Amino acid sequence: TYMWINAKDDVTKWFWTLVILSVTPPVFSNTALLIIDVQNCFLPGGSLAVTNGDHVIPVINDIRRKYENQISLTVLSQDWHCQDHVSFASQHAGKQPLETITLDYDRNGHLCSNKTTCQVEYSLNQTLWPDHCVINSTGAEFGSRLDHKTDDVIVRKGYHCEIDSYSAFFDNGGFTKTELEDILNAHNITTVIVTGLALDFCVYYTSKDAKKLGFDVYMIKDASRPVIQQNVPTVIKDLESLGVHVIDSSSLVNFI
Ligand code: VGL
Ligand code: ZN
Repeated sequence: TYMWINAKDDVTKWFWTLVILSVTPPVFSNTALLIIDVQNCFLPGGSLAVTNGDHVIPVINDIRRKYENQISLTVLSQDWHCQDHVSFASQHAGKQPLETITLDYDRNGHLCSNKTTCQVEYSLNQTLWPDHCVINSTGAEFGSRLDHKTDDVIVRKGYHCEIDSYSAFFDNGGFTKTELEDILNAHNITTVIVTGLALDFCVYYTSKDAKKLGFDVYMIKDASRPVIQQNVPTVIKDLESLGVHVIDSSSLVNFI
């Protein structure tokens, strides 16, 4: 009987342990909110203004407020360019913004300025832009209506003068990485919610890289706007084919 009582106690103990575990909500959230490039240069009046770019701000602020208990980390990315950045049309004689050029890089990821002396290893298409988000300029500052808190993390990108960086994880050639992946891993983040500007460039490439790195990714359509409206269906189709959840902020309640 002694043995039996012991066995019964064990069963009782495990029963109650399971009951307690199943009714206890998880204390730690594994979700991060990524707010991509909500900066003056992309807002109305900015040098690379995205149509209705400012409309994303109340949507993002609402997500923060509504899901403050589920979101354990908020990261703001900041496009942060040298004043003579290679993506600026002003640096290429006779070129206009939105024209595309080819940039050649050697095997170390250095820009080939002289093709006869440089061993070209990578050729990248580069869309040219008006000068924007120059380091320490007001254009590079976050939109003043965007809520932010002292413990938000800021990740800067695009400060290598010879290569552009749409993704907040890697530059466009995959030569350098930002601290973003390490920060997310250090916080045990498994799910990221991607918002901000612009849907067809930095939000698109950041979502793609996040998925490639193994995160569960939610791209919030109404918390983003494109530079070029016609790009939207292709971008959404591509993200969905990669397994990114493309949803409206009103559906977040069903997922996190
Ligand atoms: C972006 C173009 C150039 C963006 C940044 O934030 O989407 N687009 N630089
Ligand atoms: Zn840029």
